[in-house]
Amino acid sequence: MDILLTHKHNYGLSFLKIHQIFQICLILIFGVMLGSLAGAVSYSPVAGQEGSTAIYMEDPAFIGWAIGYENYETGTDVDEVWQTPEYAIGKAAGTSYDIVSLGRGGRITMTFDPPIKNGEGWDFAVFENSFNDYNLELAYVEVSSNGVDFVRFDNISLTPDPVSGYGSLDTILINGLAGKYRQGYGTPFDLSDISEKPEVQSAIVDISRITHVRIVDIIGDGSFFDSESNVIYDPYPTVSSAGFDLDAIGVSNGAPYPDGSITEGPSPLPPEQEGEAGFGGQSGCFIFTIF
Ligand SMILES: [Ca+2]
Ligand SMILES: [Ca+2]
Ligand SMILES: [Ca+2]
Repeated sequence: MDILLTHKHNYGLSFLKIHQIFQICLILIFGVMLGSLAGAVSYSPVAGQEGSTAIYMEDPAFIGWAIGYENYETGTDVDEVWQTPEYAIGKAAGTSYDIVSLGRGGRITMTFDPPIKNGEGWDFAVFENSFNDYNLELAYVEVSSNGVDFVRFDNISLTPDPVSGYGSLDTILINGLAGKYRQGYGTPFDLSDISEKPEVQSAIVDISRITHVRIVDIIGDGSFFDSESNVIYDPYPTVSSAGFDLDAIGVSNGAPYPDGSITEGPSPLPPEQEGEAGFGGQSGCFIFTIF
């Protein structure tokens, strides 16, 4: 009887141990999965997808637009027909042609009156004229409250390889740069994101009254860098209307980010050449993970 009981007891313990080990394994696997997700880096996806920060030009959050421009400095490879800064004043058109082309390495400063305020959420959005979600021309964004001293938004670009003129970028690898979204959809910027910058802390730049927004074209040949010293690649070389093409800059003075459910406007075209550098198989479910 004793022996039988002991056997039963031992068998019970063994079963319990196996069950516990199985439970611990499950918890460990789940924990590792959660840890991986927490460490994943994936920035806002293309317009219309869940989690996208793209702001449609008809969004009621827009209460104003740029009223003028200063210091339009054209870069190279831009035809005269694209050098009309007035096209960047006022409401976004969401077309390929109602734009000013900066040329390769060019820049322009747009002005605002009344000034842009730093409200809750994004405060202004920059519109480019990309005809799809992938062939994106990027630019740095800088703000000023006196037209002289500017602060640049931190930015990141994790595109791993050079991209040809008709090549593609993956939006989820880009953050803090204008030109992330197709025409008709603005890239939003939140002035709170620069609140710790020295020029803001010392009140040289007042983020409660931004009067100037400067757009600086990035040449995507490997000679420009993000805030973390990564090379920024974008389609290169392009000609005729090279560089960033500015449609408009809209003001909200603070608005919540969209939930990605806004899908009005033109549907994106598929990438011209799947397999171009910078596109590869990375679109869609690709998640770049940093541990
Ligand atoms: Ca804000
Ligand atoms: Ca261009
Ligand atoms: Ca325009």
